[in-house]
Amino acid sequence: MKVAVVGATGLVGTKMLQVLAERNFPVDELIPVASEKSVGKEVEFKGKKYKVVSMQDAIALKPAVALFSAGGSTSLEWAPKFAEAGITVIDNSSAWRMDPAKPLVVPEVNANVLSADDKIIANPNCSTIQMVVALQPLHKKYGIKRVVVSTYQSVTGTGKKAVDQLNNERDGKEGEMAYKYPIDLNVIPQIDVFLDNGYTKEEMKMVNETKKIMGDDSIRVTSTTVRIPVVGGHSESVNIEFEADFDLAEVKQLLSEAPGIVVQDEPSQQLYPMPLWAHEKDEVFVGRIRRDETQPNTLNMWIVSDNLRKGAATNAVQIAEYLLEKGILQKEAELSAAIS
Ligand code: 11C
Repeated sequence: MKVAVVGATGLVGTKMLQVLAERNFPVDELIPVASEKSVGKEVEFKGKKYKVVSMQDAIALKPAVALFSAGGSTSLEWAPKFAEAGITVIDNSSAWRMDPAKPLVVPEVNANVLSADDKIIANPNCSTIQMVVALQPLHKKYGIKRVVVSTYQSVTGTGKKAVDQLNNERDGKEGEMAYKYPIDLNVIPQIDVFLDNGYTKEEMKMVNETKKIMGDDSIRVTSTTVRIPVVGGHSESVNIEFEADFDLAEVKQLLSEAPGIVVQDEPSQQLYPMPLWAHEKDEVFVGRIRRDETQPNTLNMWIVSDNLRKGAATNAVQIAEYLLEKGILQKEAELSAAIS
C-alpha cells in the first residue's frame, strides 16, 4: 500500500518512518512529504532512498493513508484536501483533536470509535496518550473521579531546536534558543503558551483530551506541565481519586495485564520507570504504585513513556494498523488504485 508521511524530515516524521519499518507496516511505496524547502531531498526507508515531494504531488499519488506531523496550520490547510481525495489522514497536530466530528484515538483505549467514514483521525498529545493508557484499565474497574498530574517532559517534545539547545548548553556552545531560558541544569514550568485561565495550552490539552479519549466528561483533571533537560521520554506523577476503593495488588495486576503497559514497580530493588529505560520503547511504563494515605480511594503512580514513540509515531502507526486489521485501509487502497 502507498503510505505518505507528511513532515517526513522532522523529529516525529523521522520516527514515523522508523516505526513503520520496525513494525513491518505493509508499505509498498513510501511518499515522504515536507515543506517546499525540503522537496527533492532524500529520506531513507528500509534501505531505499525516496525523494521528498510536495503536498500537491502527494495527493496526486493517492496514498491510502497519510501520517501527518507537520504542525497545526499545515494540517488545517492540507488534511481536508487529502481527505477529499479519499486519503485517510492520521494527524499528529492539535488542529483537529477537539473537533467533535473527528475521532481522537489511543488504540488501547478507544479504537472502537473508529469507522470507515473517518477520513481525518487525530493523534493525541504525547503527555495525554501515556496517561490515558495507564488510566483506562483502572477507570473501567474503579471509576475515576479526579486526576492531579504533574509532568516532567523531554525536550524532544519541542523538536530538534530544543534538543540542539540542550546539547549546545552542555557543550558550552552558543546557539539558537528554543526556550526563553536555559534548559540544561534547569526546570521550566511552562510548556506551550499561557491561556487566560493561567494554565498553559499543554495543561489544558491534558484536561480536555483525556475526557474525549476516555469518553467521560465527568473525569476531573488538573495538570502542571514542566520541561526538564531529558531526551528519552516524558514522566508523570499522577494522583487518582476513584469512586470506589481498590486493592493495591489488584491495581498492579490490572495494569500489568492491560495492553501496552509494563509495570516496573519493585521498591526493594529500586526499580521504577525512567526515561533512560523508556527511550526507544513503544510501551507505557508504570511504577511507584501506592495508596495516597491522605484521603480514601486515592492512588499515586509514576508513568513514563517515549514521547516520540507511543506519544506520537507509534500511536499513529497503531491507528493505521487497526484500520488495516478492520479492512478499512485495504478498501481505500483498492478504491484509489481503481480511480488512478
Ligand atoms: C511537548 N507535548 O512535549 C508537547 C509536544 O500537541 O502534539 C506535542 C504537542 C502536541 O512539548
